[in-house]
Amino acid sequence: IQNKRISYEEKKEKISHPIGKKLIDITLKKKTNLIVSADLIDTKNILKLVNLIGDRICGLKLHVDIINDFSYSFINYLKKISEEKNFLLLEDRKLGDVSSTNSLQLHYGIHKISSWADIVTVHLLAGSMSIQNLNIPSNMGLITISEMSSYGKLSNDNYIRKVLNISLKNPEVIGTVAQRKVDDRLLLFTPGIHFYKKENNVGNRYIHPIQAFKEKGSDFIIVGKAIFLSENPKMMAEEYRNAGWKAYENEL
Ligand code: 6AU
Repeated sequence: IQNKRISYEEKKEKISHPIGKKLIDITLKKKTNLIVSADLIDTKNILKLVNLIGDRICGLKLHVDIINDFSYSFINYLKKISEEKNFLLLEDRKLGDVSSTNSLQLHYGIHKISSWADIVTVHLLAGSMSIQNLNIPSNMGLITISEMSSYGKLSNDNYIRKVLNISLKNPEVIGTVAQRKVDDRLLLFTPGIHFYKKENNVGNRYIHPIQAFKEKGSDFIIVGKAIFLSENPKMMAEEYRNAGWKAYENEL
């Protein structure tokens, strides 16, 4: 019987970027492909969540621009926990401007993203040159947004194909967000994950981790509200971790 997907070990061989390799190493070591999206507006609640779920995740995704009391002591503390518990920090900034502006947004302002984030998300509406000359550290990677999870997304097949091509050609891109299988040289991140919800009332759509791995060929699931809004985030994180890992193993 032919394998339905390549393993994380095989994928690691095809990924050249150090942070892509590191993410896979963490996944293999902790047996988790779960990235939790901590879309919370207070540092206290983010840190509380991280202390509950840190052992179960390979990555923590943030939207730092929604945090009311953002500070460097928060970032330093988070960085320390991420090293102790072994997970990466993803800033879901979704840059989408021309290169010089993207660069300013990465390096300056209150958040100085490039000084702490392991991975940053980018839209490619402005074309391939928009992610050239960003001067990011060599151990920081980019995730492109090829296709969003939302109802009524504007991307068509042609746009998605172009984003995937640019992603493959740019050595700083470790992977992409899409709702379909992509080239084995890209890591595939799948947001819009929920055990039973199909959609929310503001246009996001959800699939089960099994669908993410079986139908979309996912490598990593990104789970937000299903975990951080639950009464027991620790238990829910463990359930999503288990579901994601089993779904991966079933596809081998
Ligand atoms: O599970 P949720 O719906 O509570 O959170 C999903 C998270 C949010 C979104 O900003 C983000 O995933 N997201 C993204 C990402 C990761 O870039 C892309 C997308 O297509 N859909 C989506 O929801 O923080």
